[in-house]
Amino acid sequence: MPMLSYEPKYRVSGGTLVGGDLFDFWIGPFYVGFFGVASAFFATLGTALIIYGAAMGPTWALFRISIDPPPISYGLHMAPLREGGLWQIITVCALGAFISWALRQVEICRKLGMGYHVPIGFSAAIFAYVALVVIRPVLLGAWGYGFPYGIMSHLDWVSNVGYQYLHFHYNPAHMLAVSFFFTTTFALGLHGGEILAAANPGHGGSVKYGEHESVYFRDTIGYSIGELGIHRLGLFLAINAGVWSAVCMIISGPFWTHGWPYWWNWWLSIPIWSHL
Ligand code: 07D
Ligand code: U10
Repeated sequence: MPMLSYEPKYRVSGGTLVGGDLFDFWIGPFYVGFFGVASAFFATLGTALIIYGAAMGPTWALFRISIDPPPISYGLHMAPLREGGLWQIITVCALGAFISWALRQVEICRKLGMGYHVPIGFSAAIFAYVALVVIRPVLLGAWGYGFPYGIMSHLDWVSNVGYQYLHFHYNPAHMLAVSFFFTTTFALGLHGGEILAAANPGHGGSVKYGEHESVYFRDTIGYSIGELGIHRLGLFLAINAGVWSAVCMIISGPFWTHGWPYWWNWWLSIPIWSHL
């Protein structure tokens, strides 16, 4: 693949976090780096182990394949491969791949002299995953509390864990997470629509820029957050979606063992109306 004309200017050595010049080069369009190699290694091994697990049976039906965590009785110990040990190794591979990928993003940011916004955003998603397969299982005392790696099986897990707390919609952190996910899509919908409306006016139309974009929202809802602002807001909303997801699961079990509807009893006992 030919390099774009400006790319050689930015393809300079340095900025790596470990190993100096080791793997500090590009293959085609991709920056390699120590963490690129690490990421590829873990992703390949993890994927191969998932296929190996699927080959152990009992099914090749894509939607029914599942790599399950160990039974609760193994606590926080290693389990035999066929009894969840595979899940444990695959989890290590996933963590290795995700964290290496984030660090590779950091190295690329450093090379380009950019802020770390992208790896920070990605870290929120990694945090949500870590919350499910490391933090919550460790706090509850067994790897068996992690979720199974399978298409239908992980949905069953979400449903079962949700109903263990009677009505998961009452989990206040889940409420925040859901609201942030919805607001993220809303903001991206607005932003995508706005930019296309201004910058892609169709045949014969003239491209519009920031002033038009701002005026559009001032005319419509009385306020424009601005061109930089909408991106700050987007990052804020998206990071909060991931972080509150993590929080809603870390508190479910380790810090709240009843049904989530009961958590709201404090609301009923507010002095203003508690005696009414
Ligand atoms: C976890 C993903 C991280 C990804 C990483 C990277 C690859 C490679 C390869 C691209 C955080 C992965 C990369 C694999 C890719 C290539 C080639 C992101 C993560 C690191 N819920 N609920 C959530 C809603 C109910 C329950 C989160 C809505 C019920 C449980 C979110 C509703 C009950 C758990 C959410 C609803 C219930 C959740 C998920 C509606 C069931 C969780 C998003 C409308 C009866 C999970 C941390 C997420 C969670 C979770 C939304 C309903 C239970 C906020 C909208 C009432 C048990 N729910 N839910 O976490 O919080 O994103 O996990 O009803 O465990 Mg819920
Ligand atoms: C984006 C972007 C970008 C920008 C941007 C943005 C996307 C390129 C350039 C925009 C992004 C933001 C601003 C970020 C923040 C937004 C969000 C996170 C999304 C969530 C938003 C909100 C929570 C705000 C919602 C606010 C709303 C909907 C405003 C509500 C407004 C009104 C209630 C008034 C509406 C006005 C109308 C209908 C017309 C005029 C009316 C009046 C002035 C009121 C009185 C009316 C009269 C006197 C007329 C008589 C009334 C009649 C005839 C009707 C009567 C009927 C009755 C039933 C009473 O990409 O970068 O930067 O900024």
